[in-house]
Amino acid sequence: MKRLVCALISSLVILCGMQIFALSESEKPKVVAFGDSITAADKWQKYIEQEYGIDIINRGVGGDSTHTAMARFRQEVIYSSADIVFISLGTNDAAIDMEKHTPLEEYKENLRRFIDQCKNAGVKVILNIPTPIVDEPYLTRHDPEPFLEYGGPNGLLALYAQAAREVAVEKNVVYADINAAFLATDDYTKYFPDGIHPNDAGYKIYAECVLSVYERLWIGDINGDGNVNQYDYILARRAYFETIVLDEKQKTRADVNCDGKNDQYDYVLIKRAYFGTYTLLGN
Ligand SMILES: [Ca+2]
Ligand SMILES: [Ca+2]
Repeated sequence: MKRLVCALISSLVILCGMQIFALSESEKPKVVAFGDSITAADKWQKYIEQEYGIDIINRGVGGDSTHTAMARFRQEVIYSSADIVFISLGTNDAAIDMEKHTPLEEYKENLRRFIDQCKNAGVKVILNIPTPIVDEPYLTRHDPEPFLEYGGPNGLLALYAQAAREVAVEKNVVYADINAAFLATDDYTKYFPDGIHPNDAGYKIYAECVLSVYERLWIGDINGDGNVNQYDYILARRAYFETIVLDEKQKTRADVNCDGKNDQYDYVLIKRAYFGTYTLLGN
């Protein structure tokens, strides 16, 4: 009997705890999109704003590379009291025939500098992996010769995309692999009529890819109370044992190792995170 009472009390405590810490609609975060002309076109942005009910401040400047955008980053992101930034640069860095070209190692170093500044200022980062290039229309405006050794402009762009992925992993930040999302379609070339800027259908793919990782900015914090603690552990564990059902956003937050599954590895990692033996994505 005593055991039964204890079990009932502990269940009640857990239930009350979850009620108190239910996912709340917090204030809208300030989101800045920092990038080049691909960012500047607001079609992707409208899609995200409509789907997600967030407002995005667009800081896309045509022709910018990580090098040329460095001067404005502090002002437009760090000093703008942004909560979240999407960093989307690389296409112009890879323009090896032009002055704005940034060598690969410098590109990586610039991305690290952006991310380090964000981490120091408490700004959450989604690093957008640069979209692919369609060689034929691109080469109507560029000298093909310097791209030859890379198998064409998209061959070189692929190295920049890979470099961005590596920096994201190294710095433990969320990344949206927009490049891979396009390459996974049956024919990515139809989404880039001028070789680099997505058309409407392309921007939908772009936006969907960013949205698919957006909740990872709060990974582990399943109940959305701003902390990763035992309540999140309980939710993740109960979801695994199917005594509660998480919504899609909560499922993304609960998938701590980002493998597309909500299972025992995730709730163990949540526990480790609040005991300080595991570093969550974004930290
Ligand atoms: Ca929490
Ligand atoms: Ca998982």
